[in-house]
Amino acid sequence: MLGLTLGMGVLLALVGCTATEGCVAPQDMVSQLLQRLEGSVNFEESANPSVLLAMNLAGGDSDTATHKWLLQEIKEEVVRRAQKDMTSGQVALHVLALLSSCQDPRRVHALEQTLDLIGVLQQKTDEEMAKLEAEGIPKTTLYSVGLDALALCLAEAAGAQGPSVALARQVLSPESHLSVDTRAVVALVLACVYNYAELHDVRDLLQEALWTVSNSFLDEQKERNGTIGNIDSMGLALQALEATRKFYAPREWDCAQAFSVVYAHDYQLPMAMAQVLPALVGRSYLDAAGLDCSATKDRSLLNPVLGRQGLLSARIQVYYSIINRLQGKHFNYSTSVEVPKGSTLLKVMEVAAEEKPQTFSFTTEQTSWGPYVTSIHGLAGSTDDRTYWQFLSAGNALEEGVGTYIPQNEEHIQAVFSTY
Ligand code: B12
Repeated sequence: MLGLTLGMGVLLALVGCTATEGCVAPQDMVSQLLQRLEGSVNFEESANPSVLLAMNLAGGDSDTATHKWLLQEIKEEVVRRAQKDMTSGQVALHVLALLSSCQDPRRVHALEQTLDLIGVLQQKTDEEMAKLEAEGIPKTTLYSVGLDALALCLAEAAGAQGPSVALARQVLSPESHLSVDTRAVVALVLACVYNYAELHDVRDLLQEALWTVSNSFLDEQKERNGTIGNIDSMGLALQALEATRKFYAPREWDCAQAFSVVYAHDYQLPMAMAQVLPALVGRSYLDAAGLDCSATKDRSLLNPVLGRQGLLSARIQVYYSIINRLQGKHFNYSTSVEVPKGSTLLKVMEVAAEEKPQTFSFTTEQTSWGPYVTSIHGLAGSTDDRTYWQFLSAGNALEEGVGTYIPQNEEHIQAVFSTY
């Protein structure tokens, strides 16, 4: 774990960055991250399409057992669940993973069935757009609508332009406050659709939105010494800056400054690695459909170094409150728990629930970013109402989930039932 960070520091000076070739991290670093990502794959859990997509974009060896397992699982998952149980964004990520694996998403064969995944995506994107047009908000999120349109565009299927125009208007609207992650995905899809748009008005709108997003990222990077958003939005932001060069030209991108922020971070979360890896090889999700399917690459992989190490005997005290001032019977409960130093917030919540189950019981759901807290004290977030349990420390929203955030001694964590 330490080795990777130190190695990255030493290799910092070696970053390749030219206007024609784009920015590319040193090969050793890419191999180490790739290997860590591959090592994170758990054959007991469902396959994560973002991981397969990243492995393909970063030039991982497609002959490994892990790669083959991921592809097969993804095909089976699609046939089993796409139509009924997947959100539009999840379908889109599966399409991108299949395209990057040289598979035709219009004909996915598995479990003795064949599915047109593009048809499914078109239908789910239409549902998102119907709600966006009627109510001003999509069925899920604008981030997912961005993924949907990106996957349709890369598959050269109909239906990407409508969502793109809506997304362009959103990024240009002074009222919308889209996160860096969402704006980055929007930039990627607009850069794709721009190539196909025939109407001048549409091209002008997309161009203006692309100029606005990319320049806002460049400005933020400059002001914050390389950082755009937070460490986990860097991956998508770098992909967007890589893919939109012509829209901010002649302005140049100091990619070495942005890459240095990434090099200094010790990536552990598979999703974070999966979003940053393409950018480190000078690629983005836009390249998912254009990979050379005849090429096979063989890279020797080192042993994965995973997980947090070291058993710490010291104990710390953490204050924990759960607050609902939004829905039904309001409540505000606080407690203080003792946990071993270095414990995650999830552990704090588990101890609180063990000590006072009537008050602090909670449920989680396993997601691509780890455990997502679905309910606390019997009160569940809902996609229909756009509610969720938000986590804060000293009034600031946490930038990590409960499965990875490590509270300090005497820290006060609040879980506040909120809307998004
Ligand atoms: C949309 C979104 C949300 C929405 C999700 C609701 C919805 N119906 O879509 C809302 C606003 C609720 C949300 C909440 C949070 N989020 Co959020 N979210 C995103 C975003 C922008 C897109 C995710 C997505 O739609 N992916 C596409 C779909 C198709 O894939 P999916 O696997 O089905 O996505 C699901 C999961 O990503 C899950 N999810 C969303 N956020 C988080 C955060 C954590 C920690 C977990 C475990 C799961 C999770 O909800 C998605 C929809 O079901 C990502 C950005 C990114 N770079 O990925 C951040 C992101 C994943 N979120 C993040 C964070 C920190 C949070 C919060 C912890 C914030 C807080 N302080 O409370 C909470 C989660 C608290 C909890 N209850 O456990 C971080 C995670 C970083 C990390 N190291 O873990 C990200 C990367 C943003 C960032 N750059 O900081 N989020």
